[in-house]
Amino acid sequence: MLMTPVKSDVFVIVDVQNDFCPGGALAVPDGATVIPVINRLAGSFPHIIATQDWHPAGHRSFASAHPGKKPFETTELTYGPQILWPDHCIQGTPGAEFHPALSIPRCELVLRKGFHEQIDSYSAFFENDRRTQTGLEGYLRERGFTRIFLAGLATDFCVLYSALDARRAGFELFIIEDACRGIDLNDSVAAAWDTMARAGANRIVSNDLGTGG
Ligand code: VGL
Ligand code: ZN
Repeated sequence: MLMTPVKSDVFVIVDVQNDFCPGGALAVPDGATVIPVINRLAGSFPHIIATQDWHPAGHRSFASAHPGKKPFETTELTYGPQILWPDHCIQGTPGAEFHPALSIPRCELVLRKGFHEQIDSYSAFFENDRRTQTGLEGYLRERGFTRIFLAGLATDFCVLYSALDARRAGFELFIIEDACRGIDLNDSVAAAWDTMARAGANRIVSNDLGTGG
């Protein structure tokens, strides 16, 4: 289905950072393959924003902050279960920078998340306590956007949680499949696509936007 972006559409690019790409601290398999697709898509959207995972050193989502725990184990935090990650996307480090091949000069907002030391934030809208807001919903509304086109890393965490919150907030949502890659713990990528579909997210491919392959 060929679609043409209009002024009330926004392209939201999630966490295309060095630490989520091959060689990074929390590398998403094939993570960097989304970059040429995203760069091409960015050319056809009038409005672009990007998110950046941005943790202080010693963040509670890091296994290293929990003696005896290893990355990818789960623990209970005050707000519920939390997967523990390798140290990643630490503020001001090269791993937290956008991948150097990402080319989005017209990006209008970089939204940083995960900077509260005690709370992780997968979603671009709400942190993992499900109460602390990032401000993105208000920003998108004030700017008059009604449809969100979502892409980036990782399908099964930040893309998934952002997608669910976007739907809860009432935005129309399109997820660009070939511009996303996942971490995939126990089939979590397939589960994420199911959950997003049930939440009313539309799954499209980059060619649907007529960007020429
Ligand atoms: C992410 C795990 C931890 C993501 C961020 O961007 O999907 N996943 N922090
Ligand atoms: Zn993180």
